[in-house]
Amino acid sequence: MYRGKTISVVIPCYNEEEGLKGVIPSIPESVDEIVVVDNNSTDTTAEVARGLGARVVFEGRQGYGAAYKAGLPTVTGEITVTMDGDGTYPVEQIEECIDYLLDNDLDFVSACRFPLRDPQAMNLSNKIGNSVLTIATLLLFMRAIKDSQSGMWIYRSAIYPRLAPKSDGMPLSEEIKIAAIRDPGITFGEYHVNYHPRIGEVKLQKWRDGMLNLLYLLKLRFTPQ
Ligand SMILES: Nc1nc2c(ncn2[C@@H]2O[C@H](COP(=O)(O)OP(=O)(O)O)[C@@H](O)[C@H]2O)c(=O)[nH]1
Ligand SMILES: [Mg+2]
Repeated sequence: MYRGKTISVVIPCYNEEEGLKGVIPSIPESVDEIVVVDNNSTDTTAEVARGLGARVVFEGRQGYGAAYKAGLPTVTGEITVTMDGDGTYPVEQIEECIDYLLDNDLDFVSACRFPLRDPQAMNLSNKIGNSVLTIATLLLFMRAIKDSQSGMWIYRSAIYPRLAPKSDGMPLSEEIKIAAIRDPGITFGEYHVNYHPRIGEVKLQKWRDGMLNLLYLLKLRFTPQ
């Protein structure tokens, strides 16, 4: 419980046994529930997660989006916080992000990684890919969102049914933010956070996923709502 609200953290994981050993123990005491979505891992992700006190949801359909769609609707907390299982997002700033949500009376906060506080935390091609996708989001949706691909969101769990994301893959990240931005009943903000170098092996197939994300933005822009 933090500032009178119950808090759930959701972490989608495909083979993140090493990352989880860093992430879960650093989660603040105020978090009521940790949900790890085991997305067909072939390592000990599920055992490590359970051993560290998380509730594990299994999702057999592969993909970042499929994993989130399995985990997000199961939360019991009034506020949902998301992050990767690889130690990149700032567990140490979870409470600060919730403060930003509550103090500004927002419904959805996306944690913004740019400008990077640690330039080593992201390689050059990912920096370029992120910039291209963020500029595309600006041009297509006329919204100056600084980090369209951030995987750390802090939102009031009650709005989840209105966000209703559909993507099974990486585009779910931009989809959920665009849904929040476009909904006149949802207030959206970005909050600048730290971003750290990854623990464990990269899961992103950067050229393929980058192109799929760009195509998805185009499709979303030109599909009637
Ligand atoms: N790429 C990918 N990540 C997945 C999948 N299922 C779950 N994940 C998790 O989603 C998070 C994001 O993936 P990651 O490789 O860190 O992508 P990046 O942060 O965009 O470089 C990690 O915690 C992954 O373990 C999947 O099928 N593909
Ligand atoms: Mg990551």
